[in-house]
Amino acid sequence: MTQADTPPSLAEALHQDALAVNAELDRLIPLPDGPERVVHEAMRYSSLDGGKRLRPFLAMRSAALFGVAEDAALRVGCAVEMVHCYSLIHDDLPCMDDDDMRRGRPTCHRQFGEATALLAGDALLTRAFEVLADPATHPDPAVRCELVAALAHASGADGMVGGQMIDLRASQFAQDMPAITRLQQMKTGRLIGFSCEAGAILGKAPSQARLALRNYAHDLGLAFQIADDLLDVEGDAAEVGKRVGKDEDAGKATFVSLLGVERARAQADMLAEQASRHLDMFDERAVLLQAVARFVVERRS
Ligand code: GRG
Repeated sequence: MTQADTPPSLAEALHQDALAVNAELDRLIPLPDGPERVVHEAMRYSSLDGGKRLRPFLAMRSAALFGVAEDAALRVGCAVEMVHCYSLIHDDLPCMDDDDMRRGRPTCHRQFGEATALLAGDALLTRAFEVLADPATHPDPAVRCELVAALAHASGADGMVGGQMIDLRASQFAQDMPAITRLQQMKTGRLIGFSCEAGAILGKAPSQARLALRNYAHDLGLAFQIADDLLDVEGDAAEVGKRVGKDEDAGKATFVSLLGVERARAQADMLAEQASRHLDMFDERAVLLQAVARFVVERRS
């Protein structure tokens, strides 16, 4: 293997992909002249230059398993990041979590006001589907339709929005492990699942490969959420970039409140390891996806 063939380290790959995502989002969310400009400013404020870009990374690196063109994978990565950013804007609103800080700076509604933040979230969501439906994303309309349907399913009432609804009503339901697992799979797992499966859709991958990615995403999503719960208990607000201790203050059951810190950490580690093993069929082509499973449980933000 020559130096040019040497795979990048995970940190390098995450950094490179985040730069590419920033540049593409900059192109996909231009600033027009005219009185509507402020909503574009708010969209850019909440989507450019921030976050780990985990979901685009998953989409881009799963697409690479099937030799998908990088520009197509990047567009899909940006679409899922737009949906993620919309969900963060709306989650921070006074009618939801009422948060002041996100990604280390004032939340969208703190910066632009509530009405503009609401519209910026709506516009990011709709822009995401516009990007997927564009022939630049894939020449085959059937692939574009599948991407649109899969992202809609993952982010709508049967996925992320449904999970958020259950979360808002959590005090009215049993908060045991099956209930919390289902809630979190819907709220955060489905979008992570879409990100991983998007590569397989773009690459028209065979069913066995799709199943492997689906299983990987399932375990990764749970590991991610347990790590998020641990950060809420053990994390430092400055490092995490948002308020911590929210779950306990809100009296919400989490993986950590149900299992305790030690067992929750052990469960996250086990899931990360299991996620990684689901990708063994891809050999060394999957090393970065396998490494990101460890990163997800070891991260500090
Ligand atoms: C309002 C429709 C609607 C949905 C909100 C995803 C969500 C549902 C709310 C986010 C609240 C939250 C903190 C959930 C925990 C898991 C999560 C999505 C954390 C943030 O994702 P990261 O860590 O964030 O990938 P960055 O900033 O790195 O992109």
